[in-house]
Amino acid sequence: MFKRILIANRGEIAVRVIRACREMGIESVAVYSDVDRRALHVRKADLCEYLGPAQASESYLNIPKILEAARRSGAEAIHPGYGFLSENAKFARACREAGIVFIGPSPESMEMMGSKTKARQNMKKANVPFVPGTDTGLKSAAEALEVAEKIGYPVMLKASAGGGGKGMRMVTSAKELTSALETTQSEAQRAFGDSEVYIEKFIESPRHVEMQIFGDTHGNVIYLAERECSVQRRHQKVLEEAPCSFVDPDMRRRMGEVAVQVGKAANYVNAGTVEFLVDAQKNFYFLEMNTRLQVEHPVTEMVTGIDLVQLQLRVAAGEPLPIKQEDIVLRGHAIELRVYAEDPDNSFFPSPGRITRLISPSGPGIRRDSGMYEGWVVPLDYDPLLAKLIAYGEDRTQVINRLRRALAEYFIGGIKTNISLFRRILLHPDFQAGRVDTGFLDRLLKEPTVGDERTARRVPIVALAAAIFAQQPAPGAQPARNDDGLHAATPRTAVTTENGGTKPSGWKTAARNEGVR
Ligand code: MV4
Repeated sequence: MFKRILIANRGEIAVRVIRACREMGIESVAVYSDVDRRALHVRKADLCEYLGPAQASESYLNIPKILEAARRSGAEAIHPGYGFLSENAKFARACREAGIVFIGPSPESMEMMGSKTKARQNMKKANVPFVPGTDTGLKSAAEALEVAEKIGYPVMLKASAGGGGKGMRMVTSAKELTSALETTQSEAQRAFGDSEVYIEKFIESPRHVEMQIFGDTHGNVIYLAERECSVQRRHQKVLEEAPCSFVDPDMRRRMGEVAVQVGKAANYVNAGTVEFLVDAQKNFYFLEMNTRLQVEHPVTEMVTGIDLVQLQLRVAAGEPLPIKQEDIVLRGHAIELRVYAEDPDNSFFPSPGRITRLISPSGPGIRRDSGMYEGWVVPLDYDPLLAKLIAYGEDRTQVINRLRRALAEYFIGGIKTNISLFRRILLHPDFQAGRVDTGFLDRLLKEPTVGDERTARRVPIVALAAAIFAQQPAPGAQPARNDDGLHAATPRTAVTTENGGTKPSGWKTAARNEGVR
């Protein structure tokens, strides 16, 4: 096993990897930019190396600087986290050439999945079901028209170099197709330096379900569990869960076997995720593969009992997978909420600044993977993800109730966060019934919020009553808060607790539990 590894990332994921290292007796090296000198990952790591200015190209995306930091600190391997250089084949190759282990797949696997047309060609060979369409770039408008006619409108035009919702366009009729193709091609050229565009049939209101897979260097590939990731806004996931309530055991096995096929076709090593679109008839189609550990990996850890980051380190060190497919048993349910520093009442604008007060939930079934602490200043320069709140329980209902309880305990002062949005999601009848697709959150955000003067005047009384009914707090919803995040205390010596009882007001001292060294 490695003695020392470098983590080429920041925030909660860097902390997550540091924790795995600590448990395995591996020394961790954090890297940081100017605005991250006081970041939690720097405080928690055994060693740290300065990279440069805040701008990612000068720090977390700068390959020479990161390799130099690894050499200086004597790290044998680099964990890339997610985002930044995690899916950069050039970086993986540069690590290989520098004699440093890249904790992830080979650059060849990454390149295969980086091009959507290349991936579709290989998946076709491996008999993987994918959305009907072409597996090569469109050579002319005539070809696009011909294929669209065959598969039927609406269709999707997608950039080969795109992914994650970038570089795609829906087309509903033949008369729009020619100009849409030109626009998509020129946008792809500008965004990715590659104008290749292919065509797919448009799947109406799909679910986004993804399968976690794991490969080792001995040719083994297994699937773990699927995650339901349909609750998203502008291709940014907000809530994820495992397992997906729409997927039955037979569908899970078929999906898992397809995902393993994808992994084997790509000679895949380490943690990867195969994304599927699922239509209302439960047909599933390969969409793309993410060649990294994902933000939402904790929900899979909770229902499988497997520490995915520790497994990544073992596999990267050359160990065979310690588990076989038949050893994997799913138990219970898990949901993750992504806590972002953004204002849901103001178009989700970023809300950087100092965290003046932090009261974090804990208790049964609650896990928090966080990159923040009280007093820390959230910089504007990077992704606004602050923390992930994960609940685990016997079934989905218990998990929803645990999350509502935990949200009532959560207080983040000084900045705006999206915590209020989660209360709405968890109370929504469609969410509670498991009726989610990729349009769910947009629909919810168009619904009126209760208690708003403007909406009260605008909304018919019946709709308002229905909305009030849908948002009725459960027994135990949080009472009003005062400025420092403590429950508004009417009596001098006792505050009202969530369940209506009282407790001494001296609990203030226990508020800070984010372990900062
Ligand atoms: C689609 C689609 C419908 N039909 N492809 C968006 C992200 C990118 N990875 C693929 N995406 C989609 N591709 C066809 N043929 C709908 C989406 C889509 C979507 C997919 C996954 C998660 C959220 C989404 C939100 C809107 C659209």
